[in-house]
Amino acid sequence: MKNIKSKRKDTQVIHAGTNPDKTYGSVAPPIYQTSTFKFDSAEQGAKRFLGEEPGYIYTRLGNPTTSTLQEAIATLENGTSALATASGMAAVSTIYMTFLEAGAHIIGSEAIYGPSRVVIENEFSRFGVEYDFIDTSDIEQVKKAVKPNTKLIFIETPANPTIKLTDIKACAEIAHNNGAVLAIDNTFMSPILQNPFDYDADIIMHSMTKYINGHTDVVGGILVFNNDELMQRTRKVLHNHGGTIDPSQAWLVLRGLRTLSLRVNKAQENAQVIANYLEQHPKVKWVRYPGLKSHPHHELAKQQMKGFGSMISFEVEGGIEGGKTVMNNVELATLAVSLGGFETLIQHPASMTHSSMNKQDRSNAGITDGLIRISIGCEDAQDLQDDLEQCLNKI
Ligand code: LCS
Repeated sequence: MKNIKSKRKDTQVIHAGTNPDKTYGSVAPPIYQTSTFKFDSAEQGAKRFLGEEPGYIYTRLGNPTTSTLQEAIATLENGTSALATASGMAAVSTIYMTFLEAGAHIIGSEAIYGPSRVVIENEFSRFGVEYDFIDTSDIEQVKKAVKPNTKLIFIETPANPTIKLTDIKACAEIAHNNGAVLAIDNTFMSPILQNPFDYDADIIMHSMTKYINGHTDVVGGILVFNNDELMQRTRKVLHNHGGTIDPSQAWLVLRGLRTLSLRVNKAQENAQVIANYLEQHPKVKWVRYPGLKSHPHHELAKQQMKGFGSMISFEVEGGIEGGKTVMNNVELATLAVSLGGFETLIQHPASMTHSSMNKQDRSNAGITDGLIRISIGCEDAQDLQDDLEQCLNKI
């Protein structure tokens, strides 16, 4: 579609990404389920490898179905290009592999999806990468953590699972004053609710497994750029180490993407209702949701986010035992990890998504043993509230 960049998000989500089917005019994008592409001549093959002629070569290096998805997400994030990956973690690892080397230093948010931190601590450290995972919601801590060898600042805002917020623009300034790159995991917001390029971030990453696909049936990730030099560096690394998405996987994500705006808006309406309900409940000790005035970063949320999202964390009376009572009694919500699907999912980070982090690091990051994380879905809000009510009454 012409001028898609000038359209609003609700239109972009439906139309962004060019339909590559020139043969039959199929309205749904075709799945180009092929590993390789025929050259018309040896000369043409050689030119494609040299980058002197456009066209596909081999699916690890690019595929029309994948390109449609990449174009759509790049548009939605106000970026210029994107690289889709086999999973969110493939996207995270690709950033690390591209921008870190022996002797380089990374600053990361201490509360972050467990493996995004653990892969640095356990694996990249073996290759001589130095790291500091700190409370990036405190900008003074970020300033203090910067070293001459800091190459990458990697933040998650809102953070998984503490729902703490980090000031993207302030981090971008710190990164750029020190010649470092700011990458941000935007999974919790999706491109509908937060567009970090508007706040000078350099790279945006999503686990597409979550809101972007939204149907709890596919794993995938993506990196978005608004700078060709950073994209080209990353592309070479991704294509050589091979964390590319498969065309069928890309197609499923594209199908889910088209309802992203509807899903995100309905889920966040529900989340505000549930957060308000939990906050006044006598069995609930505390609730973290950016849409609550009690959230310490509520003002920042209003500035850099277009909505408060649908991720809530809370703790009930009775610590871990109270939490288990809630999780073992849900009837409408599903006890499962992952998030951002059309259905409500509830889980326990300390024993599940963040169990790979060591206990002390979890505790420092505010991931208490009693913390329960809920990803609010698109059900009826009253039914969700009734479900939580019957669980809380059992504590
Ligand atoms: N970033 C965030 C913020 C995530 O929540 C996850 C997965 C990832 C990256 C990794 O993406 P994946 O490779 O799984 O596509 N988060 C999960 C969670 O909270 N529960 O299960 C998976």
